[in-house]
Amino acid sequence: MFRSHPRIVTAATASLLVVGLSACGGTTKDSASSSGGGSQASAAADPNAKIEEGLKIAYLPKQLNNPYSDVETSGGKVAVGELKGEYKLVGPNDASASSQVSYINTLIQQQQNVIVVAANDPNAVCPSLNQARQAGIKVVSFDSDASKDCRDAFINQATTQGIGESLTKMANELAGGEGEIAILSATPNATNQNAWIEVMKTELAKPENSKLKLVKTVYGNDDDQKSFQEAQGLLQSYPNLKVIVSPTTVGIAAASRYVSSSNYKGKVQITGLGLPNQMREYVKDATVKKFALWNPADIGYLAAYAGAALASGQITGAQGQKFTAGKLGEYTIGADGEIVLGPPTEFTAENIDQFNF
Ligand code: RAM
Repeated sequence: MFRSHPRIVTAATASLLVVGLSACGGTTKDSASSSGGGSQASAAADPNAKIEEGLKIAYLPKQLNNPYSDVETSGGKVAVGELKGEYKLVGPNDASASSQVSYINTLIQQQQNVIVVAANDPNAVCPSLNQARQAGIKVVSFDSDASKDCRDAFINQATTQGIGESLTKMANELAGGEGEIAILSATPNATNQNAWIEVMKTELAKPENSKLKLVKTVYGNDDDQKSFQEAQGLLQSYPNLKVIVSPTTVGIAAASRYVSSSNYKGKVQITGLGLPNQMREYVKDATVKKFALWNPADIGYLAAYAGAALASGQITGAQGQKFTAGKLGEYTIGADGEIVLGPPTEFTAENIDQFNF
């Protein structure tokens, strides 16, 4: 079956297009409407369109040296294989705001059909992602969203509201309803962590959480050493901390490692979002009672199917459109091009051995 390759535009043409867009108020036509994920595609979706074979689907996670990214992209690789596409994985070694731009530019040159990206900063990646889209490449954000003006769909691991509520609820339970808590986050620009922290702040303002005091938010930049030092620093500054909430797999593992061999073990609780395989030893040695996550492999898997459906014209990213994602079944696109994987799972000593990721 014939499949057209993305059209390559020169840097000069692309920048003219971007300037043209910002001249119209910095937004695309579709992103100004109530549905869709900021798709610039003018063609209508054809729900009966056949998924094309041979699609080039490239993954660009926040950073490569993060075990979470490895699990995510392993699911993507499986799905691309099922779709008979060509899988590619590229990415920076740090999660700083602008670290992904040069990779996107290379993926454009390579005429990928789909870029699946976890944005380190919602805006820093936008000009190059929009150049990719102008060249006919479909852009699916996953894990950490890009601005909705520069991607076609977003695979969210669970609802942002649900994750923020779950983090706050775990903190409240572990603090016994009162006391000082702190947050050890990823990078200061991360779309996903910042959105979850915003929900946490709203939740903390509610009467049931009024005796919890958020004393500080620190950033370990999803770097193991820095996260470890930030956890240490928090406990030096706030020795009465009841709970450290770390909404990042890198942060929660580093904080748990620090606390497990310090005098704070048993005095401060660690919770947040972690990989069961990284957290098992800290659950077994009683440093950690409870944390949450989803299966990251499923996010990567779902992103490939969404990308293939976009590239094949089956969907455009508009609200209400449906597509099938292999073993995960059917998904419906929500507002702003968001596709939600499912609810998070809570892990405790009772169930952690049932999970292997
Ligand atoms: C880290 C990353 C990732 C986030 C997980 C929970 O690995 O910051 O973006 O989704 O934690």
